[in-house]
Amino acid sequence: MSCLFCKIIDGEIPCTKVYEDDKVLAFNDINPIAPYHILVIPKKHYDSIIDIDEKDMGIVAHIHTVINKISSEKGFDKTGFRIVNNCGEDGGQEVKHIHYHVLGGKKLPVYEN
Ligand code: DGP
Repeated sequence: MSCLFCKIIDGEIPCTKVYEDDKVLAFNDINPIAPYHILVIPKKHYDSIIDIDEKDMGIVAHIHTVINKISSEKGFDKTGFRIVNNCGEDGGQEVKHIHYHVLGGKKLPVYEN
């Protein structure tokens, strides 16, 4: 198994866990770009959102429920936050295991074209 995030799920590579249940793991990003920079991933491997069938899309709802939970535990539900899912090469996805970046704790720059 060569997937980096599958190795983190299996405990082969350490991480700082923020949340875990039977379907999802959340942990601190190794290169944070905000005071809170948390990655939320499904334990089942999918390369990206493109690989999730409609019948399996419930995992995405679950991930968003977990993000809500984390945001209120950390307190940035009040100030706001950003969820980013990079998909594929043009989207800037480096790790090919779907993940949601959760960025909070500061006012984030607005995207420019
Ligand atoms: P992306 O560009 O969307 O594929 O983002 C991948 C993110 O994964 C990037 O922000 C850095 C993070 N990352 C890469 N390797 C590791 C690691 O070994 N541990 C942790 N905690 N994060 C990692």
